[in-house]
Amino acid sequence: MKGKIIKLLSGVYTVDTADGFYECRAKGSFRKKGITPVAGDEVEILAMPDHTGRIEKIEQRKNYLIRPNVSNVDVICYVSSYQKPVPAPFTIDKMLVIAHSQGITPILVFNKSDLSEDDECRALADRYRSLGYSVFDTSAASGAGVASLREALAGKTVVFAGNTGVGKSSIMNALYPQLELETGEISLKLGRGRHTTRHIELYPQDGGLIADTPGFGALELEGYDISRNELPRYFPEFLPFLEQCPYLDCAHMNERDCAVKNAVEEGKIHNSRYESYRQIYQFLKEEETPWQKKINR
Ligand SMILES: Nc1nc2c(ncn2[C@@H]2O[C@H](COP(=O)(O)OP(=O)(O)O)[C@@H](O)[C@H]2O)c(=O)[nH]1
Ligand SMILES: [Mg+2]
Ligand SMILES: [Zn+2]
Repeated sequence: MKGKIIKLLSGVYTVDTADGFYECRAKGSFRKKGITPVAGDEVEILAMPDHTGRIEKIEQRKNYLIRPNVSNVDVICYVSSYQKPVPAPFTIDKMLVIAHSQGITPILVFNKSDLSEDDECRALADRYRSLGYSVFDTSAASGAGVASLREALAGKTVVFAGNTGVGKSSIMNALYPQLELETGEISLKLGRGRHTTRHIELYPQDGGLIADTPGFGALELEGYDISRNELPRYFPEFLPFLEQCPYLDCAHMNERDCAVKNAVEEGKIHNSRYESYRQIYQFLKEEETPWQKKINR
């Protein structure tokens, strides 16, 4: 029987099938092969009459996120806030690189729009808009922007990410009141116990799914195996300049006459975006194994 894993709790997978939910364990040989089923996986199960079962096969994944551990994601909804805390451009850029590398559509949310007329944050939001990303200004407090965000997420499998305190849970509650997520300090205290349990659940929303993942904040680059050669293509504003570099394998780091660096000098590429590129490039270089380093120059 075919189905989709919508929940993982203490090693038990809940699989949604045409015949209702099945509480499943993973086939023993998965572990030997180092395969772990994750929420979002399309699977084949051996179904028992009492609605337990065993996961026999995992279909090819469209994409995969490490933390939270979810597959087949359509949208990462990355929440920042105008104030308390102010946005962190580098964490946004890291997330965008992960989203590009996995073929996931990023949506940027700037929450707590009620708190501030902060020009700096507004400029940041506009910068990402001008790069072609979907950007929403919201207030979970006043409800501003919530309806249009809901429309953008309808029918999609969505993962929320963003630093603690930006209002992820508040926004998710405003979007989908049936979730009844804890917010504020209470969630901070209780949250700690919950992340260690590797609990993840996909809830139905407007014809799609939404991941409730209490424990995670910003997305980290570790483990995605992003190659340094691909990285420039994950910065859309670099694209017009890549062909103009005099070296075919230009890293856009320390090369002379680099078209990307010239574009930064001329203000055609924002300095903060280029700085993010450099940091991520450096990170990927350090993460590579020696044999990868040889291949990648
Ligand atoms: N003023 C204002 N406060 C908000 C808004 N959204 C969330 N908050 C507050 O910010 C704090 C953190 O919210 P929470 O949803 O728990 O953030 P999370 O850690 O990202 O899930 C709570 O005290 C919320 O009441 C908003 O739009 N405006
Ligand atoms: Mg929360
Ligand atoms: Zn270059």
